[in-house]
Amino acid sequence: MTERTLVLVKPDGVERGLIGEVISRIERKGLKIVAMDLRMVSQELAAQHYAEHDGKPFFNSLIEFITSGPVVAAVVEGPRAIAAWRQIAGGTDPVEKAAPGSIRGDFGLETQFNLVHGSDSPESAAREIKLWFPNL
Ligand code: RTP
Ligand code: MG
Repeated sequence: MTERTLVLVKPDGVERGLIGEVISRIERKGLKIVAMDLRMVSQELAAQHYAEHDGKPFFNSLIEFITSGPVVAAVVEGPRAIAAWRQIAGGTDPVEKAAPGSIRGDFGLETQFNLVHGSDSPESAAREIKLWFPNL
């Protein structure tokens, strides 16, 4: 079944010059990019995007981090796109969870600075795509 998911290249990924690497991996997998832009993230958007983590010990530093520099936001489409992109991204902790060969496994060291984001369910994807690309 064709799905859509929200992909972010977080500020650390942009800063490290990994936009091309991420796009290349999306395209090589056979997924399609249907919207994409580079932008700064407002406090409001950051808090809404990460609302599920509000109140957790890492919430404030997460918001500070995601608003610290430009991100690339994209909507990616394809069969099982949500799970497919999370496989390409790798687990949340780049060392303990992300497999070698995934983006986080290949390029990440710390959980907070894990380079990319992907929606974790169809409900999250619908909510996040509406938040980031209201006109899509
Ligand atoms: P994301 O939402 O960014 O795609 O990452 P995820 O699903 O793999 O992980 P999630 O549990 O949703 O956490 C969101 C982001 O918060 C930061 N985090 N820090 N210090 C910590 O223990 C901790 N836990 C999570 C990471 O940047 C994570 O991607
Ligand atoms: Mg998440």
